[in-house]
Amino acid sequence: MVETASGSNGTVTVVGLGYIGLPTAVVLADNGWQVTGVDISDRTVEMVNRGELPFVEEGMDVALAEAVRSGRLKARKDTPKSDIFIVSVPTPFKGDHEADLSYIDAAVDGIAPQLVGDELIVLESTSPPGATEHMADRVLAARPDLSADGSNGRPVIHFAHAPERVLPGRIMIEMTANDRVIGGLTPEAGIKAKEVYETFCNGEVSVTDAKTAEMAKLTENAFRDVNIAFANELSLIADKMGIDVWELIELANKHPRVNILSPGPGVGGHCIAVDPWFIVSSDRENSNLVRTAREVNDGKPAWVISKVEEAMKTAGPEASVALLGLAFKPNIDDLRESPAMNIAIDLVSAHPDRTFYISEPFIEELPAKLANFKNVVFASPEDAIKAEVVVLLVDHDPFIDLDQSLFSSKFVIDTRGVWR
Ligand code: SAJ
Repeated sequence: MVETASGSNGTVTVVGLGYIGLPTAVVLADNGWQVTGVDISDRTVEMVNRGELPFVEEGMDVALAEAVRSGRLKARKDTPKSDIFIVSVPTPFKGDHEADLSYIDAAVDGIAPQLVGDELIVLESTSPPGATEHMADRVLAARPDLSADGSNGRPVIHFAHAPERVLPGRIMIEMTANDRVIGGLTPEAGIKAKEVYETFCNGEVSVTDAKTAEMAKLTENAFRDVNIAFANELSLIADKMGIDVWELIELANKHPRVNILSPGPGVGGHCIAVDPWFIVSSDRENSNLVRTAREVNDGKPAWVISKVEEAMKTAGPEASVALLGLAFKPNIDDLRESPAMNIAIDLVSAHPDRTFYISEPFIEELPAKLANFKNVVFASPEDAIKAEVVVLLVDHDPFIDLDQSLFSSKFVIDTRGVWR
């Protein structure tokens, strides 16, 4: 990138200031870009402009405050003119597990009127194959005076896909350290996007075409989902055989080429439980393994519920139950798409006469979905384990650190294998 007179790399607008867009904006600002963050939420825009983080992420509060204080990052609701646009908006499901591209469309509708030619538009949102092309088609339909390849002498807009790979909880480290895959709709777009990402990414930046980059992202998450499904399936089989699945996996993993992941109460989050379906919906005929893995992982919460119900029956009608953890994975506060959360709601609503002590050290108060039940008490880990049935749903550190002798004589269901 060529330094401009102001000492900046140039201007970047990041559309969507969520778990990925906001850290991307902060890291760009920290690496010499003049960044505008665009979001539809008044709360997000106001918080960001005050230098306040709208969600919990290790190490990001200080970096955000500095980016705003230095004047390199500003947030607003409408899209300005910019050299580069990065679209980082949700791609949820619609219909039969197909991707809803309407947030991308809305982002693009804000960008199109601002274009003058030679801008780069990068799609970061996890998307089904063909989404970058869809984005380009929508821009060019709104702006027929422009083109993606300079045809008929029209000014060029460069389109690329740059899927994110960061792990929630480690975003500020992985944002700069991870290797990246960039897919250009044209070879020139790929090279331009690589130049931008190399200003802040210390990992290797590989360039390919847009569709391969889209599939690479989905493939990474489907790989993890399939491997977790194997562990979850083993946990059911081992339970039926009276074998400790954790010991089983530990022993099998001593083989030099075996590395089985950990069973749990199901797979949560907005990535691994979602993205493999985009592969399935792109080719239903050939994606049997990917679909089955999704079904195995989605079936795990019901199995955990049946185990808790068995224990409650044995413990008696008066026995209270401790549910430890609601987040979708350890040591974070994110409850979205969390199997633990769904297990808690199902149990609490199916057993209104039984008391449930729910402990989640990473949140201040229970979400309304649970707080509204009369049979629910929000409790510290130490108070919760006074219940007769103790169910560990999330392997948060404060649960791992509990003195096991306090509850070892109770009915214990440890879905993460931490109390062995
Ligand atoms: N889980 C298990 N057993 C395991 C590992 C995970 O049950 O052995 C569960 C977790 O408890 C959680 C879910 O899987 O419910 C997903 O957690 P995760 O830590 O595996 O992944 P995410 O969803 O936080 O982030 C993933 C990452 N992708 C891969 O590791 C391939 C991350 O790098 C991506 O950037 C992110 O998805 C994304 O945004 O797509």
